[in-house]
Amino acid sequence: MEVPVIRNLLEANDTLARQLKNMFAARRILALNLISSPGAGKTSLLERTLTDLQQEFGMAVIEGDLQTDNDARRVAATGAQAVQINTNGGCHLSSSMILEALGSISLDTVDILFIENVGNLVCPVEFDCGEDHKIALLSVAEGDDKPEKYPLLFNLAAVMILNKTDLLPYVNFQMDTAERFAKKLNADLVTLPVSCRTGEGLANWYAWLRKARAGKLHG
Ligand SMILES: Nc1nc2c(ncn2[C@@H]2O[C@H](COP(=O)(O)OP(=O)(O)O)[C@@H](O)[C@H]2O)c(=O)[nH]1
Ligand SMILES: [Mg+2]
Repeated sequence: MEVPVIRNLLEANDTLARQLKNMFAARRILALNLISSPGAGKTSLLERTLTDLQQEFGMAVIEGDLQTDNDARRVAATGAQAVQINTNGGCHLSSSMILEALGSISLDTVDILFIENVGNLVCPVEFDCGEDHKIALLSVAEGDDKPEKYPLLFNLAAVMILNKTDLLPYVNFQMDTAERFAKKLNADLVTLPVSCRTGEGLANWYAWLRKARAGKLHG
């Protein structure tokens, strides 16, 4: 009895996600779903990106957390539109939550919509939120075997951001190992080592964003 219920839930989510995708396409909004374990640096990456690219793009953020509006407040401090969703224990965002949150965003000025998913490497991967791309973040403090242990995320993501490169001297993390596992799962995966603390590598992330957004305009 359990299996059909779960399947229906996923199907309903996928149907709504397709409608969101069509709406984002019609409005030429690039929608990105940021997925990582807690603390990998999703909000830090957003704070940097929203600050550094604010003259270039209209950007908005939907924040997903079990509790608190801490992250929405952090990103709103950059001047970007931000909406917080509290899942009250739920381990992922869903397309119905995104639809509801969009009611609080004026989309006419938005070029890029960031969705910061609830922190974990499992459940958020299963639930399409209508995004163009999933962005996987992995911090170097988490271990270079995570792509091998959590294959679905790295299989479906367009980009793997390897954050906290400033900590590389202090942790046993081999870039090559993480990248090799990830590339085995997904040959098209773009790997971007960055440090949100020092800013190292962020220019490559911004270049990727510009290209992805341009693709959305002309696609
Ligand atoms: N050393 C270092 N710390 C970072 C970096 N990026 C984020 N952090 C820290 O990691 C912690 C978690 O970051 P946060 O952005 O809240 O992660 P999130 O839970 O994925 O949104 C915070 O204390 C950040 O200051 C980085 O590049 N280097
Ligand atoms: Mg966060």
